[in-house]
Amino acid sequence: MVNINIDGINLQVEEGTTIMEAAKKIHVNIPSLCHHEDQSVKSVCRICVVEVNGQKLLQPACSYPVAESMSIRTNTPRIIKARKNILELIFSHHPQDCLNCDKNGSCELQSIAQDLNMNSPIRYEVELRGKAVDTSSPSITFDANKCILCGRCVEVCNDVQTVGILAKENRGYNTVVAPPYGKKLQDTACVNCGQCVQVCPVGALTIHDDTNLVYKAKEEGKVLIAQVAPSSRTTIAEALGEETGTVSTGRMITAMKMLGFDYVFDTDFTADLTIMEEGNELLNRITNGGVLPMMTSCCPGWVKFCETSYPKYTQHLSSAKSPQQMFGSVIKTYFAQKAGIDPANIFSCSIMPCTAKKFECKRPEMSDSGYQDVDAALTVQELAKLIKSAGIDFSKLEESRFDNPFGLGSGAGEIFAATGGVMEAALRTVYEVLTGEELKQLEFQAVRGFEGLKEAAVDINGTTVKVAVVHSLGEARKIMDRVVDGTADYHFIEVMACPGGCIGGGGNPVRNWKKVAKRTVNVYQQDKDLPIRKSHESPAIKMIYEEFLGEPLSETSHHLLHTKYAN
Ligand code: HC1
Ligand code: SF4
Ligand code: SF4
Repeated sequence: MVNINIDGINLQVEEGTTIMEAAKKIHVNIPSLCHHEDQSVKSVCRICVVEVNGQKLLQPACSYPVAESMSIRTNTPRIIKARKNILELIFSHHPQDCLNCDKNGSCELQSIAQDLNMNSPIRYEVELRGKAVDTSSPSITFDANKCILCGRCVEVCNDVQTVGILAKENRGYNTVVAPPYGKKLQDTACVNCGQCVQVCPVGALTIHDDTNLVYKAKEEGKVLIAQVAPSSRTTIAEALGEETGTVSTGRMITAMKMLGFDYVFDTDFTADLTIMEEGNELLNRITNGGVLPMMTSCCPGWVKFCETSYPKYTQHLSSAKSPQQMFGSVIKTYFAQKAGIDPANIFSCSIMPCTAKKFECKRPEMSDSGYQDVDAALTVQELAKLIKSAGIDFSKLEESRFDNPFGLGSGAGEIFAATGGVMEAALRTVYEVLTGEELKQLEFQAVRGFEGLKEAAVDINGTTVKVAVVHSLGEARKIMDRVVDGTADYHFIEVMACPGGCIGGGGNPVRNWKKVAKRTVNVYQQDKDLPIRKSHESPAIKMIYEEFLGEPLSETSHHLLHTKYAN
């Protein structure tokens, strides 16, 4: 431990602690634009400068380690002046259109400028980069003019996801962050995961906004049908300013009804349906010598990663569509018939934690109902915008229930939201269907938690079924390299592109690991609280097989619920 003094307060901290971390212990938040608590120290923006032992040269608090008897000042006039000067230099290169910027109100640059009382005109000439805004991607909008070169997106795209789309180009004043060879995002191997949006402190990388499609559908008199993803009910309240992890299923449904949705269904239902189809596909592959290991296919970020980085291995992907897409085809066929609605007059919309779902619903093969199965995938952030625009005070709403017949999912469907959840849900069903015995211990702890690679071996009727779970595409790459060299000795692998699974998705409120952990606790709690916790026991599942599909992997199932991949 070392003894130091910050702004007149004596404290003891561990050797090697940075000044920024030490200051937090006495409740001083030193501002920074490049620092992110889950990322490496970059020390590029220099807004965090502080005075050390009265020296003239100011030091960056994010990277400068404390030492015995160090005396630190974090708020002298000289420091404030230096920080304001840095901000003025950033402003001279940054559009001043806060009022119609997507990040207005949640922009870290705006917030630091307010805190530093930047209330006089800047002294430098404004010279913008003059880049066209890239709106080519269905998921992400990239405005390079607003980029402040912090490098957070570059780190997440290269080091965490290993997709390598974003990089710094050129030098000095001409430095920009850009996809390779001057390409637009849509023309790259970007997987649409939105993790870059999650870490961007300003309005440079934002979610492609589809809220206008909801208004348009209403104007056209369409029947508005929504499905809500497992994790969205655990993050919408947070997106509207409530505490992280607040579950608000009932209030969310009420708000959606007030917004004009005619039906609000639960994607947990088709998560259960995915388990029925995917579980049976796995059994088929194991008993009939099919391609193993089979890999989950419900994450469109992962599917595109597999298609672009491991194109020869797409036969490992389960042919089952994602729950979002299964719901899309069920709504415009089975439900439309049952409710007597012309499918052409349905606007089918999903509320997802995910930016890649926007890409997925536009894939040309996702139209087995005869129409685009899901017309729009809105993120939790966009639903929050719709709720705010309508002036709805979310905190005061009464609770409502999902609509029937797709209003009741199982706990197994609910835990799809967290890394390991799809695998646990599948094991619950596969075990009982194969053995005919009741599973005593429903929780598979080995596949829970945030380890990069989780493994389990489950004895089912004398066969040891070996499974693995990975989250983030960096981990997916490691396990795929083992699939390629033949050392991945598993029957089934779950892959989710986002760190932590969908609960850490790119369309959710901005995350860090602490928040993802808090949300995850409540995901598992919801499973515990539900009366039905296994997909095959859900009454809605029994009904759809009886009335419409026949049995898992039937011809109708194959037509509506399964797909093919590129390559
Ligand atoms: Fe997900 Fe899924 S779990 S992919 O993370 O399989 O988005 O929540 O809706 O489709 O069910 C996302 C979440 C979601 C699908 C399901
Ligand atoms: Fe990289 Fe994902 Fe952002 Fe695409 S969406 S640029 S893959 S981080
Ligand atoms: Fe979307 Fe979930 Fe995949 Fe992330 S992990 S890209 S949120 S489906």
